[in-house]
Amino acid sequence: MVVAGSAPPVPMAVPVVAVAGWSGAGATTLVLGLQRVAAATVQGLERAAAHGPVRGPAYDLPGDPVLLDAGAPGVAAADLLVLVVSAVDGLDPGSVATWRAAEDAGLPRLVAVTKADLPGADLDESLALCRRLLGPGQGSDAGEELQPLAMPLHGGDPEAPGGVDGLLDLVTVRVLDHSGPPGWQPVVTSATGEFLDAAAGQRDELIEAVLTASEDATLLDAWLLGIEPSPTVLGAELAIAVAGGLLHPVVAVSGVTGLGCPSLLALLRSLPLAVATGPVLDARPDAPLVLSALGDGVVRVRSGTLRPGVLGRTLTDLAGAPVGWAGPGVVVVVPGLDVAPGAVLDPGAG
Ligand SMILES: Nc1nc2c(ncn2[C@@H]2O[C@H](COP(=O)(O)OP(=O)(O)O)[C@@H](O)[C@H]2O)c(=O)[nH]1
Ligand SMILES: [Mg+2]
Repeated sequence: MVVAGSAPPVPMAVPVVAVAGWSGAGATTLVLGLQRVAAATVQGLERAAAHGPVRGPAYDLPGDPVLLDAGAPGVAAADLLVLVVSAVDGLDPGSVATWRAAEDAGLPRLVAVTKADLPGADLDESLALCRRLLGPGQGSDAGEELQPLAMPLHGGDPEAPGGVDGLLDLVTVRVLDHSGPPGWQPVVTSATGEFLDAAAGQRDELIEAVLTASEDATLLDAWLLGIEPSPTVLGAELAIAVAGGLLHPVVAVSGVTGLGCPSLLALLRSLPLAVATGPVLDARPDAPLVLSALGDGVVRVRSGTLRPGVLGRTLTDLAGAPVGWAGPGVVVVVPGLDVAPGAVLDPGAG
C-alpha cells in the first residue's frame, strides 16, 4: 500500500523473458496472449484497473516475469529467451542467430512454435527443423536437448489433420482441450488409456532427458528400474534443467486461440532463473551505472544504481508509477528517453 507523502517504492529485480523471432512469426501476439492469461487473476485485474493497459516493449504483472517484446536487442537484457518460430513459415537465419547469441550469453532458452492453430501447422516438421538448426552443433547427440513438453491433438485426435486445438501435457499427463469458443483456460481432463499409449514414447523421451540432466542421480537410476517420477518431481526437475540451460523445451502455442499459453506461463513462473547473473554485469549497488535500452524509454539496469534525474528525467515502473531508484536487474521506464533498442548506456562513466 502506498502512503501519501512517503518515498516512492523501490522495485525488485525480477526475471525478464525476451520473446523474439522472425518479424511476423507472432511474438507480439504471444506476449499479449501470455499477458491475457496472467491478467485473468485477481491480482492481475487489480493491477490493470489501477494503472490501465501497459504500453511499450515490456509487460509485467505482479508475481510474473517481465515479458519483453523487443526483438533481438531484447536478448542482451534478458534472463531467458523464448524464440518464436512459426509452425507455418519455418525458421530464418536471423532467428538462428538470435538463438546462438543467447546461447553465447549463457541464457536459458526455449522455443515457442506459434500459429499451431492454423490448418497448415506441422509440429513434427517444426520440431525436426528446430532440432536440425538449433541443436548443439554436429554429431549424433545433436538435438537431443530440444524436447517437446506436450503431444499436439487435432479435434481430440493426435492423428487427424488440421490445426492443433488441444495438448496432452507430457509432465502432468493431462489433456488440455482448447477446442471450445476462444478459451483462454482449457478444459482439463486426465489422459485416458488410448491417449496415454499414443504419448508414451514421447513421454519416456522427455523423462529420460530431464532425469539425465538432474543432479539427483537416484531419480535416473529409479527410472531405469521402471519407477516413474511423480508429475511434481518431474516438473521441478524440468524447471531446474531449463533454468540451467541443459534442456530447451519446444512448446506449441497460439496467441490467437490461447493454445499452450496457460502452460507456457506456468512454466515461466516455475523457472528458478538467476536474475543476478547473465545480463547483470555487476550486482554491487556501488558499481558503475550501465543500462540496456529496450525502446520506448524502457531500460534495464545492468549494473549500478539508476536514480531519478541521472538521465535528466523521472523514473517510473512499467505501469507508470514513480520509482525511488532502480538497482541491477530492474526494468524501469525513463519517460521520453529516445535511445534505440539494444543500445548500452553508461551514464555512470562520464
Ligand atoms: N492464427 C494465428 N495467427 C497468428 C498467431 N500469432 C500471430 N498471428 C498473426 O500473425 C501476424 C503477425 O503476428 P505478430 O504477433 O504481429 O508478429 P511479430 O512480428 O512476431 O510480433 C498477425 O496477423 C497475427 O494475427 C497464432 O498463434 N495463430
Ligand atoms: Mg511484434
